[in-house]
Order: sequence, then C-alpha cells, then structure tokens
Amino acid sequence: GVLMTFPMSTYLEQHLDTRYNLFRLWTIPDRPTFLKQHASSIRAVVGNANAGADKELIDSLPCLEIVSSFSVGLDKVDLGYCKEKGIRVTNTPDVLTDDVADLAIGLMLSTLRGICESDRYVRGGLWKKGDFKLTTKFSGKKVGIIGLGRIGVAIAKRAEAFNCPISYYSRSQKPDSKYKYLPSVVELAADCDILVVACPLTEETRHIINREVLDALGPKGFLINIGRGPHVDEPELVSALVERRIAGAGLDVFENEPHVPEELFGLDNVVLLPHVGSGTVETRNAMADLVIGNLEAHFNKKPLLTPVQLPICPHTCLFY
Ligand code: 8YV
Repeated sequence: GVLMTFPMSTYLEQHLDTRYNLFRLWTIPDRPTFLKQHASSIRAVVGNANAGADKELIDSLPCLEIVSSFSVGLDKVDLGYCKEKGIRVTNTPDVLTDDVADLAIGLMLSTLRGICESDRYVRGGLWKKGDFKLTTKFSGKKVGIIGLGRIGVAIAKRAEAFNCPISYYSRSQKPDSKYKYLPSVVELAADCDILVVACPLTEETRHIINREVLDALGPKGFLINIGRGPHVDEPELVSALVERRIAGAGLDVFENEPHVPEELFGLDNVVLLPHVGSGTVETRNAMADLVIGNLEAHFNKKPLLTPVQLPICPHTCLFY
C-alpha cells in the first residue's frame, strides 16, 4: 500500500490509484483505527512540501520502505530518522528549477513595478482619476541570493539578463562562482537592493531573515521569498512592511500556510502568492512522473531515479 499525505495532484493520485492500494491520509477521520487496520500493508509514503513523514508517522508504519516526496524541499521529512530506520527517500529536483526561478523574477518585477497593484488600480476605475504612481526600476538593481544551489543559480542567470549585479551568501564560498560572495546574510542584505531566499530550510536557516537582516536591507530594499515561510521571522517582516522599514516584499511562502498574516492584505508594497513556485501543469506532471518512477524503481528493485543521499548532516544544505 501507498499512503499519500496531502491532496496535491490529480494526475499523481490517479496514477498511484491504478498501480497501488492507495490510502489518502487527509480523508481518514480516525487515524489510530486506520493504522491498526492498515499500517502493516503500507510500504511507501508520498508526501509534499506541507505534509511529509515525521518520526510519529514513520513509527506508526512498521513496514515503511520508502518516502517519495512530491517536492524538492525535504524539511517535512525526518531524514535522520529515515536513515536510522533504513528508509529510502526521494525528491523532485531539477524539474521544478525553471518554474521557481521564473516566479522569483516575476515576484521581483511585480513587487518593484507594482504590477498587481496597478492591475487593481485599473480594475477599480481609479485610472479615470489620474495616473498610477511611479514605481521602482528593476533592471540593474543589485540582487543578493541566499543559497546558490540549482534554484539560486537559475535566479542569478535570469537576473543577469536584466543587467542585475549578483551577490550571494552560502555557508561556504563557491570557488567556481563568478558572483560576489558575502560571508553573512546581514552583509549580503546591506549590499543589495533585492534579497532573495533560495536555500533549503534547516535548523540553521530557520528565521535567517530576522530584524537585523531587515534593518540591513533597509527602506529601499526588497525581500523575495520562494523558499519556505519559516526562513523569515514573519512578525518582524510584517512590522517592517507596515512601518516601511523595507520598501516591499514578494512572498510565495508563509510560516503557517495557508494562513497569511492579515495585516499584509491591505498593504500595497507586498505581493502575496499561494506557494505556487512549481505550480505549472508541465512541472507538476514532471514531478509526479519522478514520484511514480521512483516508486516503480523501488518496488522493481531497480536504481532510484532521484535518491536523496542520507544521512544529511544537520548543516548540509540540500541545494534546491
Ligand atoms: C512543492 C515546494 O512541490 O518543491 C518544493 O519544495 O515547495 C513545492 O514546489 C509543492 O508544495 C507540492 O505540493
């Protein structure tokens, strides 16, 4: 049996349904009874960025062999425990890199140029009363990227096409990178106009965007988050936006999804998206094909398509 933890993709769900005895965790009202009846038949878990496999779930499934995540981020999977229990883990790298990087650029443009706000301006009939306000030029602005993994590099390449100088922070300098390295997030924030979160969420990167970083980014700076909500101290970000201590933010992720701080709803200097970084038909189908391919490989005793190398030491960033 395969346990799916989160309604994520009809395409994936349909395929899994035809191939396996599929259990949908979100439809189960009485989990203890369900586990008593079926736990011993469940050999695989399919999770995603919001619902993975924590120690409690792993312990409730004595025959679990593999966790196949419909995501590149694995912060909802207890990787150390999977290693300890000999459970294999797979994710969906590469196929979503373009979409997430495209959306990061989209957030930069829509935040600096007020694209969403000006759309509302026209729809609200306000143009008849006068021109929309002047906004902020994007091309040529300094872009600072936290995490120079696959997604970070893809964002950098796109921003270079807009003549943006690129700088980055990561735990260690990348000797082969041509981009300017800053040894701390605070120094990166002080050195750029647009600060982008593109690193994995680990204990080390939780709240990597805090009051000090936001103050360093300053009243002309913009924050773009296409990583995870908990990368940011959200109450600190809300007050920085309300008090205009930073110029604006483009956010695709939040600390307590799908709940978004309502103080943000009335602000014109923030763009709010519902975690759609990889949310295109093409990419989600490609991700589903990876999940399906990994499960088929596992059960047919063939090499996994995208295995996650365990153990991940607490400081190793799985580069998105
Ligand atoms: C997930 C994500 O794919 O890949 C990740 O880490 O955050 C998203 O792209 C999405 O949450 C799947 O439901």
